[in-house]
Formats: sequence, C-alpha cells, structure tokens
Amino acid sequence: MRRFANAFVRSLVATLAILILVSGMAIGIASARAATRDTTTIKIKAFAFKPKKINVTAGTKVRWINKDEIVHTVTARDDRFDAALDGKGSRFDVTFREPGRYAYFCARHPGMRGAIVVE
Ligand SMILES: [Cu+2]
Repeated sequence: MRRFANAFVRSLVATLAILILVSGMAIGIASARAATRDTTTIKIKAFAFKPKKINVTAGTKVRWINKDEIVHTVTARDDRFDAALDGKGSRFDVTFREPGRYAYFCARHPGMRGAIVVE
C-alpha cells in the first residue's frame, strides 16, 4: 500500500511539474509576442529620424536608437520628454498611453524632426 502511495505521489509531482513548466512556457511566449507587437523602433541615422512619422496604437512603446556616432536628442515640442542619445547604440524609450500627435526634434540639429501619432 505504501509503495503504491509513493508511486502515486511521485506521478502526481511529475504531472504538476510538467503542468507548471508548460504553463510557464506559454506565459513566456505570450509576453514575448506582446513585447514584439507593442514596441516600435525609430532609427536615428544620417541626421534623420527613420521613419520620420509613425502611427501607433495607445500603449505602444517607441524606442529610438542612435545609429550615428554623434550625440542627438529626442526632444518633445511640448516638453513631455527630452533625452540625449550619446553616440552609436544609445537608446531611449517612451510609452505613449494617450492618443494625440507628439512632435519632436533634435535640440542639437533642429532640422531633424519627427512625429508620433497615437491612435
Ligand atoms: Cu541631432
């Protein structure tokens, strides 16, 4: 009887372990998908924001990545955000939760302009 009980407990533990592992993997896959869907990247290259204008849904994280060797800034016209991206590989993230049009520029090179339209 005891042997049977032990075998039963062992199989129960194994089943639970598998369930936890599988559900953990499912959660990991779901969050990876959400991250991919909700992040948009803007490159800063050759003194320009690329793409210059983007449309995103509310809640999207926008990531600027500097591909130039020099400092550029991502400066909002309305002062909501302002960051200096200090050379190649520097990044800056903003999550846009409210619909609207967010114009920005580079404070070092005011001819560099961009806009995020949040729907
Ligand atoms: Cu610049």
